[in-house]
Amino acid sequence: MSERKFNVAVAGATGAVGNQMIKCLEERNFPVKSIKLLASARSIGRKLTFRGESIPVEELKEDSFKGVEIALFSAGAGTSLKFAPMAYKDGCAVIDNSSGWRMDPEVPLVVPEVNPHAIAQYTKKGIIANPNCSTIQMVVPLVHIHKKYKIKRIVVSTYQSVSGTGKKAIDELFDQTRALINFLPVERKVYPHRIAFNCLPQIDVFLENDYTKEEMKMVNETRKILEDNSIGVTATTVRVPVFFGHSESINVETYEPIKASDVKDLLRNAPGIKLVDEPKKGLYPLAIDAAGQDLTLVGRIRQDESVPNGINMWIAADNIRKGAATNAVQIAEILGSKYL
Ligand code: 25A
Ligand code: L14
Repeated sequence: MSERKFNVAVAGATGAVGNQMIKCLEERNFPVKSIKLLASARSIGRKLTFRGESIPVEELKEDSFKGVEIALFSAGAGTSLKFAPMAYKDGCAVIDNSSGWRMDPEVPLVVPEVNPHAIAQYTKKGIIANPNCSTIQMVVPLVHIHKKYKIKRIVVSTYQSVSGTGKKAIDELFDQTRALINFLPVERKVYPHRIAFNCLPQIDVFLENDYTKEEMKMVNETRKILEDNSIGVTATTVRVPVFFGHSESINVETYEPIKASDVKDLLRNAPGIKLVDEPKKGLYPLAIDAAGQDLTLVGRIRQDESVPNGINMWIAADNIRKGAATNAVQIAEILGSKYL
């Protein structure tokens, strides 16, 4: 990283992801000259800490980005659709964690371990989109398989933690669990059904084709990031009573012959991956091990014996870190050192 320092803003700073973005900027020692913390009017009066300094939260407004060079957004799609173009008008590059811009053909959708070259396209709209959390952790290992064996089809089922929905959902799982073990009535506010001691095969709303929006995000974003619309992807996304860390069961079918033992070697030293695959010792990726760190854990790699060329794997990653904040700050690092 060059010596140059940047004026940075975080929009949605008070949310679960925004908070982690601030921590990632600190942890990774991002060259920050100044930092602005933005949220809705609801958060005015709150203060957050950056490098030991208490910083008041400001209301996100049209003119918030004057003098700002890089803005990290995590304030929902509506907010990003409205404010990201305003930021770029003032010369500020936006890295956006919402779903608002991801499928815009003029906006690169980037996972630094997979398609860092796409960042160069940011000048078209001034925006780089951060993919959906479940998609990010899936393409980190799959890019290597695609490059070597060419992927024909992916069948993925997710086991997603409640933190993806934000603080209110973390509270809901906690409160429902406590109520149930105390034989008290259970309240439900965030999810369509009880999440404690349950699995919900619905994340986000249902679409015309009876898939959920989350499932179709995985289909469309995977193809865009891997730059190959011929890849077949089918997903079932499930909310499970876990606080942090998404897990995924992934089945991959390839055009070229593929062997599980070769895939292990391929992924052992790949960037952003930790191979955890010693099943006989009881070692495989776990959400509780994925939480609080930045690597995608990959394991249970084994032959799919039902097709000529196929493998199965199980992966886990921290959805708030690699699935959102860390990925955004990694993009900022490349943007800052190579393109600004
Ligand atoms: O792209 P999508 O699908 O539209 O959704 C993206 C959203 O999903 C979350 C993340 O929410 C993001 O905003 N998310 C979680 N994991 C993700 C991932 N891996 C992920 N998104 C992508 N990838 P979040 O909870 O992390 O953060 C929300 C932040 O956005 C701020 N915000 C909302 N509207 C805004 C805005 N900021 C500026 N202008 C707006 N119009 C929001 O700040 C938060 O920082 P806030 O000030 O609105 O809320 C601060 C606190 O207030 C509480 N609260 C929230 N909503 C209400 C509320 N209190 C009362 N009434 C409410 N309606 C919360 O406790 C919050 O912490
Ligand atoms: O598209 O609720 O980035 O776990 C991330 C959080 C979708 C919903 C996204 C969740 C959102 C997801």
